[in-house]
Amino acid sequence: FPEVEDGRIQMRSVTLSRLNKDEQKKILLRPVLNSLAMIDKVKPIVDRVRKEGDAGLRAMTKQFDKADLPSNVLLPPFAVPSEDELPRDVREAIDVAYANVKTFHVAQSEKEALVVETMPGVTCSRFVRPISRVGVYVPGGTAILPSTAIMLGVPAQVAGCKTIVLATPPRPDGSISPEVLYVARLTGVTCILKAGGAQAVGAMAYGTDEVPKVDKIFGPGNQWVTAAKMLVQNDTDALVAIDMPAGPSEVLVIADNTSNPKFVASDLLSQAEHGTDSQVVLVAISLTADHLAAIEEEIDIQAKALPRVKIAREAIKKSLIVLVDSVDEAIKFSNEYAPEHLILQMANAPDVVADIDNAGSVFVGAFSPESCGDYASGTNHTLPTNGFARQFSGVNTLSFQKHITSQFVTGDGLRVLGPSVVRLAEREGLEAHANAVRVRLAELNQQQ
Ligand code: HSO
Ligand code: ZN
Repeated sequence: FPEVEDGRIQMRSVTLSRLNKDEQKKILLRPVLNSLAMIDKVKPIVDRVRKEGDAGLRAMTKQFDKADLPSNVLLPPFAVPSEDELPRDVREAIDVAYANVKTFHVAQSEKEALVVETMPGVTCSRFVRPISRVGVYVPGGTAILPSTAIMLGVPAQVAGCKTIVLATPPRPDGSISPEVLYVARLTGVTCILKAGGAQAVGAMAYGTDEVPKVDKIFGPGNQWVTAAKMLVQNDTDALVAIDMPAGPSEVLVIADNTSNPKFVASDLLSQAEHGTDSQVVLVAISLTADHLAAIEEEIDIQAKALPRVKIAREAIKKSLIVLVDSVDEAIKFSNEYAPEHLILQMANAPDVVADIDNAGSVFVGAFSPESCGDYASGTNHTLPTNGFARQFSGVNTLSFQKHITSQFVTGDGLRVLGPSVVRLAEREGLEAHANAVRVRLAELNQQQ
């Protein structure tokens, strides 16, 4: 595809039905992340925190974040930010987001154990327990993201995790943003780790004298953070899980002639402004030439008015409009692409949801921009990217919990179940297994 290189901020267009199989496959691909090379780069950093502990962490925070801290750890009670630091309207907006995300995530928690009698006297159950110690990574960098602190802190709190470490890179003066501090207070974080990048991940994975070791690490981050998470996840010494594989953020908007060009453009751009590597796709169903031109015009106008126009321009330049002839074709393409965010700006949008097989989160109809889910509607914004929506769910309350199963077999239960277990154990040549049932059945027979 030739690059469009004039002053206009424009996406490239392809007609899906005119592409051959290989070309169709190619447009489903995301940029290749050279994760193995990155893992080699982060290893010395992670190893250093592991070996040198807090001293290593302090040295690297000075080197990478230019912050000279007496300690990287901040313990509660966290100061309430002053009105100057955190204006009341911002605080109230955080309160709205916190309340909605909490309501939706509380509703997800399983209150009662699942109890099933599979045979008379054989009762199986499954119950939920929190993951005891979790670490949530809140990126710093080009945009501060207190919304990410909400999206990870709330389910951790709702799930009942005992230790919640919130890691975020400090500013050069050693402080962290008042927004993140306020969210840490709301969500009952047990410890703020003022560190970023691979060193923060290393500290949480192995623990230091001051930083508690955690059992699972959550959160988005740059390639250093992502690679460090992958590294520690594979180290059996660390014994730590991660939330999901991460890649650049994505949106796929499906629009037909009923869509509002202003709305469509605004959604594409809210993804494009995240980063130059953002993946932005518009699937256009039988759009008239005028309608398509109106959308393209809006993209150009709205993009140029953005403070982050440079980032948006780069992302839009690499983005794609896929022209299709029917709703079915659009849905099929979207299901194959498996987008992180799917926005439906089309007739009967609520009905279309039933046909969605793969997506991180769906935004239904003209008045449901991605921004609502990014911040405050209640759904989580930590979602699978890179096509992983095929097999991963977004972060939810259960991501901070695990299930334990149990069985309770009575004497009568063992009489009916036991013979099958003995047969199977014999068949596997595991006599001790068979005996564990036989000795009990013998005992039961004697009692009779
Ligand atoms: N769209 C981002 C989340 C976010 N947006 C945070 C704004 N702040 C990834 O889902
Ligand atoms: Zn966003």
